[in-house]
Amino acid sequence: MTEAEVRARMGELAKLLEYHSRRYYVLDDPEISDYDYDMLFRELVTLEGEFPSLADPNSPTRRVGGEAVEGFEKVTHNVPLGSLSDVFDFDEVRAFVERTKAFDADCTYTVECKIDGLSCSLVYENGRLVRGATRGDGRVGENVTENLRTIRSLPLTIDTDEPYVEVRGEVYMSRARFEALNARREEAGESLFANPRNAAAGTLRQLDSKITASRGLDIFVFNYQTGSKAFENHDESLRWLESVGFTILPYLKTVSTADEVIAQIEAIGGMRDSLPFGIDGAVVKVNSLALRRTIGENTSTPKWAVAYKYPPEEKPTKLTDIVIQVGRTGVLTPNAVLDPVGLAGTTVSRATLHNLDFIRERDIKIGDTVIVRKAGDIIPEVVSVVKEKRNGSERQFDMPETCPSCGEPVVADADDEESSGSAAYRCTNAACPAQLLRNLEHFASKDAMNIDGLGPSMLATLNKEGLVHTFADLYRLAADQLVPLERMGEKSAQNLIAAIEASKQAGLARLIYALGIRQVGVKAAQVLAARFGDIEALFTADADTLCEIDDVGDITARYVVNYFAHPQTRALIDELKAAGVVTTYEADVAGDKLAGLTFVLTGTLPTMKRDEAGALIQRYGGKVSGSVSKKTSYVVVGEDAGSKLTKAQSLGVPVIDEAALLAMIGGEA
Ligand code: 0OX
Repeated sequence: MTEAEVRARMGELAKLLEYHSRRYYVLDDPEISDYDYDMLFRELVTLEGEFPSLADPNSPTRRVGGEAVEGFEKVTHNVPLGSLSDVFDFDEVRAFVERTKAFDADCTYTVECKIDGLSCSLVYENGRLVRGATRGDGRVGENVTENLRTIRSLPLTIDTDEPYVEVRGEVYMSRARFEALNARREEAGESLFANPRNAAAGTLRQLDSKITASRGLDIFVFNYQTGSKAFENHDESLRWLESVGFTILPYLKTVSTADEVIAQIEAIGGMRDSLPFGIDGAVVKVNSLALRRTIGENTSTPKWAVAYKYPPEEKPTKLTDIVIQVGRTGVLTPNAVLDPVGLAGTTVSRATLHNLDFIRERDIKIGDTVIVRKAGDIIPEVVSVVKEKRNGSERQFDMPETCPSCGEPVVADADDEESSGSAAYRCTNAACPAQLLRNLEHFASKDAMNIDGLGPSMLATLNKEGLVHTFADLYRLAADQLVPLERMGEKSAQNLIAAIEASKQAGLARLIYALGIRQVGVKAAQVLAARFGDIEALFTADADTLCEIDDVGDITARYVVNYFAHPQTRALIDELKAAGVVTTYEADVAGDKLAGLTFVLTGTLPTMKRDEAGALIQRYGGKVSGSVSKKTSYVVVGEDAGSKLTKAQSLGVPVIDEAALLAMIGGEA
């Protein structure tokens, strides 16, 4: 074949593969067999291998992901990505309609689903996808083109004569993909994603696009942002986007009156549970693009659109049992076992009942039909009992007198600080197997020694097999002991050993937190590490010295003294030291540019996780607080900032974005 012939065949194969991929993934109506598709795919892969210089970055072969990258390059959006102002009841929807009708009484509206995902911008030059970026803070996002290319329903080329088109859409993960992903993660002992949105966010920002490809993201486009076509209306522009191969928002309807707007919001709301993807509202937009320009924008939200937020989903289900979970410190927590019910994107079959007072106050009995919802759309909780459904077979629940894990007697602590002031039931057996496991889980967790791959199920296996009883046992594990275990191969065994080895360098602050001393959280551990510098100094610290430290109160001081007075602690620390675990503090101070300033972080920041931003602030001498007060110097806001932003505005506390924070430390980070 001549080069021209190769080029032509590659183009033909790309077209064919894209066509059949769309029939399969988008239209669910394949025309050729998987085998025939694979043959075409393989032919293209072979040609690209033989003629790498002719390989197209938009080739369908890129849909399976490519080389991993070290990080994402920043992209400044040509037009910032705004967000939507929220409304929570139909009166506010009517007010919006009235406000906009005042500009033009004939105004029409589109009502769309508000997909619970992440907004993205997609740039096509001469019909070819050249750049896809996350929203970030609206102004600057990240270049995630390689990851977006893996989305089967996103066309890599579009049929248009426009030199430049920017389209916006919402990347999401379907409920089915989300459930499957979490099931795989659970199997592998990895931490679970709390909801499909978090899973989509984590997947879109994956440095290895092969992982992104394997998880199956999806996209609905919602805006023709820039281009040379002069559409009159939003719905018309969406239809055009659909005609060139995009998947547009489903259940889009164009209506004229407030009543019709509300009816469509209700119709979408009624379908909410049965949709294959999560929605967190409905969006009402002025349809006429000319009228939108007249109506205008606020700083970051258009005045021509609002998002109606549905109230948290609540559903009835049967509470079939109440089981006890023994926590790290021996506290017994009752958990409701529920008939599985779909709620806000996940299947819920457990909910915490907190303590006995919670159960008694709500008069919850085993066998009751209860109403459940997700607090903050994440943690399942029992709201109330449907008493009318009782038939007399319901049973009262009582706390057990002995620990379900070790059989030792349970003691009731009045006004326990770990049980929100109500009575806690506690197993005081220091050797209780359940407590031991919870302690191991805590030791390995992300904020503690951060040992990847050592989740609850892996630890349970290691413990059951008699390999791990204490923290120090972890550092004695060898790969050949792991290989024979269930769901372990050579490679995963080696990875786990490497992760355990790496955790030796976690540093004193993480180690103190990992030990699981009562009342010592991440922050107190950090302060103790910085103040004492070496774990040995904690063995001799007295309560008075500890109390002098900010963030350490009497009770915490007492727990710390007791912990280090215990002979078992001495033995444990000696073993950890012998294994090579770092027990000294290396000050992680980069400067004092933020000294004397207190920051509050809220919302999703464009490039850093909140805890990373917090650590950065501390490295530059600043303080981080969880709540906004007059003493707050700055509130750093990201996407979807909530009440903290409102509070900052009402108190007149300066509000900055991540870029401004980075500028304050002079771009040294
Ligand atoms: C969604 C969605 C997001 C255009 C003006 C500001 C927001 N999550 O489904 N954004 C928008 O609109 C942009 N529409 C949507 N449907």
